[in-house]
Amino acid sequence: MSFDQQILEASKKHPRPARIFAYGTAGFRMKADLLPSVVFRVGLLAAARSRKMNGQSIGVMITASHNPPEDNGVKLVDPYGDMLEATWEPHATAFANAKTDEELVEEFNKLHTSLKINSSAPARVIYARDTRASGPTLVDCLVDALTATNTEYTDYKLLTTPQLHYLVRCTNTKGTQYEYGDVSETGYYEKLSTAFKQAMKNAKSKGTITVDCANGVGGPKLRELVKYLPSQAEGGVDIKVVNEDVHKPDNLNSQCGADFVKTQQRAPPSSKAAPGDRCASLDGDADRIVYYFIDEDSNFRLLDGDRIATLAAAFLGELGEKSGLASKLSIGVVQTAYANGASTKFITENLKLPIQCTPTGVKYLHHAAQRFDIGVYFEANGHGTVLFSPLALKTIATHEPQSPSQADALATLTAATELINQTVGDALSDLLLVEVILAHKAWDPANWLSTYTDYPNRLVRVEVGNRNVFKTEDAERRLTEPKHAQARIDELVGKYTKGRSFARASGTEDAVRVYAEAATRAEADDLAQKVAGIVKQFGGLALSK
Ligand code: G16
Repeated sequence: MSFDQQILEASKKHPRPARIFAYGTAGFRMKADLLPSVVFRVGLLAAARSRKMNGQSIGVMITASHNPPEDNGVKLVDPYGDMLEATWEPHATAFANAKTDEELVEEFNKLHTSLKINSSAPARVIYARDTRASGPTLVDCLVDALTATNTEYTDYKLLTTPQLHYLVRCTNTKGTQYEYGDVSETGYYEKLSTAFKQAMKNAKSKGTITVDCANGVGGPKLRELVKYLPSQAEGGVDIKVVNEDVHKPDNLNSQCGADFVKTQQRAPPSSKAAPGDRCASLDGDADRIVYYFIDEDSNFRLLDGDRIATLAAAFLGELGEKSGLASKLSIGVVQTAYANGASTKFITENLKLPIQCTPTGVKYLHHAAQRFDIGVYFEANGHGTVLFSPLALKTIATHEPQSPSQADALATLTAATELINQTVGDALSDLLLVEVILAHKAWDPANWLSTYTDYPNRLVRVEVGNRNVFKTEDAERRLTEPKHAQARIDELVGKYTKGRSFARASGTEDAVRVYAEAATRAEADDLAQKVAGIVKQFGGLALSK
């Protein structure tokens, strides 16, 4: 079957702006008004991908997550709920950049020929969007592509990104031995709440957790989830939802949310938290979470993705020991260059666990984590999860506990495998996991913070003439281009006690990110500013933010 004419006609409605597009860290992401042709073309690719995967459903999520309200983005979810297979990213880029409608049809047909995709096979897509004002228009562009390619589709409307990942996996595993959950948003809440209740059986939560939802889709979804959860008095947790205004689109991620808190290293100005209060912030599509609190001396204290990784790895290790499974399950941690050096040291020296460092982007961390029985992966910015291998799940499911205490630990470990989203980092699932762990340990955030001391650090966003001139190696820890830039950074870093710094082009924003660590806060700030200066010099005309 040929879709040439249908695609040509539909594509005319979505002219491509004069611009080069690239499928980046999290799909395509930019100012929303540049996206209609991109989303249309991603729809074509989703149809092809589904046909290639024997009609399994492919997910399309329309979101720009932590970016400002005027941005939007689109990313694809593969049949098992993980990110689009990396070898398909260049196809997405090629579709997006096809200069004319005819060229687009050519690319579409070329892909079908080279990958032997049967155009008559069924194609299925499920999609959702976050709360951005541009979402509905972009959905229309997507639907045009799905219609032009005779693709069956389901519109899940507003969802968090991880909810869509969950639904993709549920849809494709339904009726198989790998069934993941009921194919509905309700099924998601039920799965999480059932696991949460089980995991909280031998634990008691203290205080209230206040969750800043970045005025994004996480707000209404967390409110919904709370309806399924027991309160603290009922053996659960008290959750207070704040920054949940999705009706004023401009408020999204503005002065709140996980990215604000992590990069500014301060609480949202609207926060009314008292010293010691446990707080958390989600990002715009609820796939990231960071914790924080104000200490007795009124200092802001951040508990970011590194902290969640160490907390989860330690807890799962303890459960493995207590249930008699320690020798059968290997645990490993995956981080990126942004991980605070103190967390890396703590994981290696105290937890004695292996670590792997990957480039930024969940797709890299996720794959690396799959190599362990239990793979804990978190980016410092709060994006992450824990993966249990099929063998680990089988080992846990078939283990015979030798004592009541082994049975308790095994029950909690089993609940954790259900509570933790296996498809992608999920702020709501991670929130419940952290709450379970803190309750089991009877810890407040200060206890959690005291496990190790972060090295002072600073993250700077640098706007340059052309961020694409910055190329990296060694999991983004070193620049290979522009020539001589890395030598300048090395020279500078050598002057600081415990100095470490790197620069890399963002894959989601038009900027270069610079990270620096040093022995003191002042030195970390200074090093970051100086490396930012080098980046500006090598990156063309610049404005820094
Ligand atoms: C996305 C990716 C993350 C990445 C973040 C920032 O997060 O999913 O893996 O850490 O962008 O990436 P970059 O530094 O390349 O801009 P989100 O939450 O915005 O989807």
